[in-house]
Amino acid sequence: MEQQITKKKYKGSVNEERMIVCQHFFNSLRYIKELTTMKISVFLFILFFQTIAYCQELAVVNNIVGRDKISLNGNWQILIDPYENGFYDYRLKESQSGYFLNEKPKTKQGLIEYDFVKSDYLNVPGDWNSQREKLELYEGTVWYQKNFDYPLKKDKRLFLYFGACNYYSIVYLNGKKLGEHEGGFTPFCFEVTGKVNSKENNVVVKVDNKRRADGVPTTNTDWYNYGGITRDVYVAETSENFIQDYKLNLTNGDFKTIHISVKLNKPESKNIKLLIPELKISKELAANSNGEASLSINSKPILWSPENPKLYDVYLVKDTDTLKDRIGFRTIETKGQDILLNGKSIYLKGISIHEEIPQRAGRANGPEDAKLLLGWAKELGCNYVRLAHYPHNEAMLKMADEMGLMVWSEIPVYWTIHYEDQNVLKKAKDQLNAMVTQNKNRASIIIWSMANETPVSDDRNNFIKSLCDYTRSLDNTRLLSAALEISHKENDTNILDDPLGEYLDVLGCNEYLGWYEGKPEDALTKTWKTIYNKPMVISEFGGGALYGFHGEKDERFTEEYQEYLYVNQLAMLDKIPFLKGISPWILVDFKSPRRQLHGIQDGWNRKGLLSDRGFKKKAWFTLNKYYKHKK
Ligand code: GCB
Repeated sequence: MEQQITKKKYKGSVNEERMIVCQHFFNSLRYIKELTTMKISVFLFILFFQTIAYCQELAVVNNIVGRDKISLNGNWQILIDPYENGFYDYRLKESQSGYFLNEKPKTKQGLIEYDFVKSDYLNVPGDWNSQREKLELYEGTVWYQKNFDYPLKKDKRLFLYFGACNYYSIVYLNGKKLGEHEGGFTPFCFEVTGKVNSKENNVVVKVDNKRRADGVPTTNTDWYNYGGITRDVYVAETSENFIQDYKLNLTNGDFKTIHISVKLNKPESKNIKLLIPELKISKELAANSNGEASLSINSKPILWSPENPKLYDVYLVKDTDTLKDRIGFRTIETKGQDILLNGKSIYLKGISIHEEIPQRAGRANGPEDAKLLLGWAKELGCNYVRLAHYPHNEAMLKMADEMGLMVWSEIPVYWTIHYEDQNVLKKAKDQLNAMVTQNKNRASIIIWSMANETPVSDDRNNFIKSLCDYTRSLDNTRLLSAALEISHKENDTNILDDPLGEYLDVLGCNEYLGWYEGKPEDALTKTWKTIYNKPMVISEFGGGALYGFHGEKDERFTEEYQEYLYVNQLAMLDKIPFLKGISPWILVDFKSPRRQLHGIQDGWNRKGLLSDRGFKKKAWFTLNKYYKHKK
């Protein structure tokens, strides 16, 4: 029984499962003293490594979308499994004959108590909550199943790729486990070379969106816990050794040199061709024996900016693979309390956005949704968006590149995750790595954000400092920030002195004066100070309003209250000399189970400038007018 409970308890994490396997292994070693011949130990070691071998998830591959691939989007058969019957046997041990086998009875007498074919289906990509009423508030396991054929080619490697599944996924191909992935907003893939047949492949995914105390995020958030395969699924194809990662960028102060670095999947000294036709660049990069190549090229690209979001077609050619991207070139830096884009001081006229389409009340994904959300931001007069509170789908970033919107991109280190736990730190780093690898060629992203509203403590400071160091090691061409809080006040002065300020380039600050604290007009006498010689952005302010609910400006949840709050806030913010941008909370009303006020909230956070149907509230026009005149 003890063993079963332990197994159940540790079910959540691949690393922890490995540790358990280790413990069992070493325990059993102790009991077989009398048998400890060299041969037996070697045999057991081999067994042990075979046990953990399935867990090998490939490091993130950059630009999967740009590879030869087939899409597995569309309808997937599903089984809803709140008791995880398809995974555990009745002794709560991992079952050997679970739903992942996708078995059919072999005779009329055969007993198989599930059938994907006869069950319901869901569209992928998409959350399950918005597709089936009975799944609206479901938190648990859903099994997804799909068949596919694949035109196999000689000497090609294959990868099964998921844009994102929320939150914990276990993937099986043709009845065998490929591996597991934790994290609801980041891509992952498994190598399936040699495991795919030309006909009738069967892929099964167990997706579990139960909230976990040791997850990133943890159990408590102010957004909806949409479950499912929420982003695209592909089988992608590469040659034997392929370009796994690449980056093209300028460096601050130099607009005439394009730096490029490329990393192959395996060590190999080989030439890689770079083509940027519009800049007349055609160069060979020589990879060293580690499979890494870099080059600096004299060239004077037109700089990417919100006014002119110039992008160039870029091609990288290795063997038979040609990888295409569209890349913009710009610099971003801070100087004292200024933010400089392409060497010139800018003010970030922003808005915060959740990855949710209000009319569908579901997760946003793909170019059409991105166009709608970012199109609204442009209409509002923004040059910048805060993509809260987790990495958004790739289409959002590509659309921001095209439309000319600067981006703050963040991981869900939100409120009170377990800062003291090194495993949680590892999970946050994995998400950072995936976010940065996937999006580091997007000119639009100017800020990587480490966290949102985290309580000051030594554990939290060390945790986020470690994230900062790690991010800089992955990409040192962007600014780091985090949405901090005012923890220190003197009379009518807010003092931003969070110890994290030391490690960040830009001080993010969330404040809700006039909503969670004081009255809107209190903003008029408020002053601000910081102990850091760094720029600040107000990463959130705002208040709720139900669209169409009108009254006096001092009545909560009326459009007039929200409008009045914005008018007072903007007057205050204009007087802060080190303020270099804002991203008020939020573009559109969004679903949140925390918001229960009947007749007003009904499960929606009402701080949107647009309603849950996309209608403009009065405060929209206040901010729109402000942005029109703001320099
Ligand atoms: C915040 C959080 C955000 C919430 C918002 C609110 O400070 O960062 O996730 O949704 O406040 O509406 O309370």
